[in-house]
Amino acid sequence: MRSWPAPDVPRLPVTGPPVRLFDSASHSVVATAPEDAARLYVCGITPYDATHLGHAATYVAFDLLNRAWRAAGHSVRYVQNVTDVDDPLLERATRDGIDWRELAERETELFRQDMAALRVLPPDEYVGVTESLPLVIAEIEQLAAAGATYRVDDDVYYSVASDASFGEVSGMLREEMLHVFPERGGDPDRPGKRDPLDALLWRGERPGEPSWESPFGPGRPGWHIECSAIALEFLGPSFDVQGGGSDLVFPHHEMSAAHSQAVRPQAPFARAYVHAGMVGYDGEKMSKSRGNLVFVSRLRNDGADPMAIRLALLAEHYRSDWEWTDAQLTEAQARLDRWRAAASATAGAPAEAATREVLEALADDLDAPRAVAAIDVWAEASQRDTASAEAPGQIRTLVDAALGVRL
Ligand code: 5CA
Ligand code: ZN
Repeated sequence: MRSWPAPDVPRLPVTGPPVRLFDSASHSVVATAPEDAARLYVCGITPYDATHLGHAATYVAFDLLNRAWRAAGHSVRYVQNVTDVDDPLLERATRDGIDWRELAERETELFRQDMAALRVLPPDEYVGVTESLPLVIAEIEQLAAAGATYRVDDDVYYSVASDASFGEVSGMLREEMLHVFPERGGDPDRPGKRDPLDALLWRGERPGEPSWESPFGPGRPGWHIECSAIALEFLGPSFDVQGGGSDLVFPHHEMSAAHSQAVRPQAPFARAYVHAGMVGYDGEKMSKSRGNLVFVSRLRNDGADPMAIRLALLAEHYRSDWEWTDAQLTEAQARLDRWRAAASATAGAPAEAATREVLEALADDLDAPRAVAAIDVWAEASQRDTASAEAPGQIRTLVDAALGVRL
């Protein structure tokens, strides 16, 4: 489907260092080593409500990765899905008495506008599940041929026993998996399943639900297979990074990897699994189901500068769990004003040290707070001392290209 317009990324005068990232599977910081283009898959939205700051924080985090790889001299091939048919979307459409397709299109369009306003680089391929039925069906057929599937009534399940490395993405113990699974879309108690952890690949048609024809009967895809099928089609196996929020580690990323690896045991699904922390509000994880949401579009409509919203998100490390407070936006706006004042003066402090520090910080597991601090130091020095003055153009380029903030 249509992505969103790409912001301009100015050329940096220097090359950044190779990018290192915390990989959830190995539980350590690993060097990324893209062969040609760096290949990135980030799980997209389920479009039944507007983009909240938790979503925005996650997409801005992976936008930093995109920018850090580009700064290091790589081209980036970026793929993102849209879960445009799934239980929560259908439930919301029914509740609100609107067509599920209309709801998905409306919220996806709002997401595009929010992402464009936040200067998030768009994916090269933005792919809806409803556009991917042939891909999903072909993957399920391959899994069936590998003996990794079985039926329960009209539904098709994936047998977790068919991938020897199942469990290696999350590193969770079985008890932990059993605890989390039902909270994140799983159905451990369904009678007829061989293992409570087996995941739904194909949901047979139910009255009133959308469905597509398939060799397994009419129905619709399960959640995890959509991301396996889309990533494999547009990036191929063993792509560089599978990304998303930490709520996707299990079962979603574990299962997407397992679906792929049951058919391709020689090729890990992704080389690294990278997860953003959860943003909370009012003491709880911000989530559509809890309803404690701060929407990007609401802040924008209330007059917030999207660059201040972005800067507020960059003040937190992407891996930490943190709470949004309204004061953060006020602080970010004040910082943006200071940076803009320094960058629009005719002369400022030298840019070289800040440039090196920002690029090193980003390459070091996307350490945005450290990069932001480096620009603070530059802005303060510019105010204090214009003796060794230099035109601030390079800082504007740096902040735009590396941090995505237009001054
Ligand atoms: N469509 C699926 C992925 S295939 C999905 O999880 N959609 S979502 O709309 O629920 O979430 C979109 C992205 O935002 C996911 O990467 C998710 O991990 C992330 N996310 C959701 N809530 C938060 C939060 N409170 N803080 C940070 N990231 C979040
Ligand atoms: Zn996904």
